[in-house]
Amino acid sequence: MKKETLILIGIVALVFTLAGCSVKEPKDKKVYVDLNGDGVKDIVYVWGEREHWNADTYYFIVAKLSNPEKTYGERIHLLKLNTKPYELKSMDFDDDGDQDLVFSVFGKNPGTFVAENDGMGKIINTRKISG
Ligand SMILES: [Ca+2]
Ligand SMILES: [Ca+2]
Repeated sequence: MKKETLILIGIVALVFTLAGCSVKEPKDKKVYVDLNGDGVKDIVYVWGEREHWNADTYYFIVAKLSNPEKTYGERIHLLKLNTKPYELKSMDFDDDGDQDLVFSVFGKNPGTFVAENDGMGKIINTRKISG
């Protein structure tokens, strides 16, 4: 991993740690970023679902990807989470030219995670970068 990438990880982890200290309530985040590489920003946001009225709520990071006609497709589920993330950002984490997603959660496995985008708007790998 490049030195610049490691420095970036440190900065992101610090920012998210500081943000985590000040944020009491989870809040909805919407990110506009080009995930599928067509030059048009896509919409990425947090979506909660439950199977029936008294079931646990599962949270997903979902996206509406842009089409060549500059319209948006149906909502697609990128990642399933057990807790609602309190932070969601985009950045090219691995420096391959594709925008990745960085999110932070509390709960059983708290921390900051990076979700690697394959360049077509599909998440191919998720890993923890900070506890
Ligand atoms: Ca796009
Ligand atoms: Ca990337």
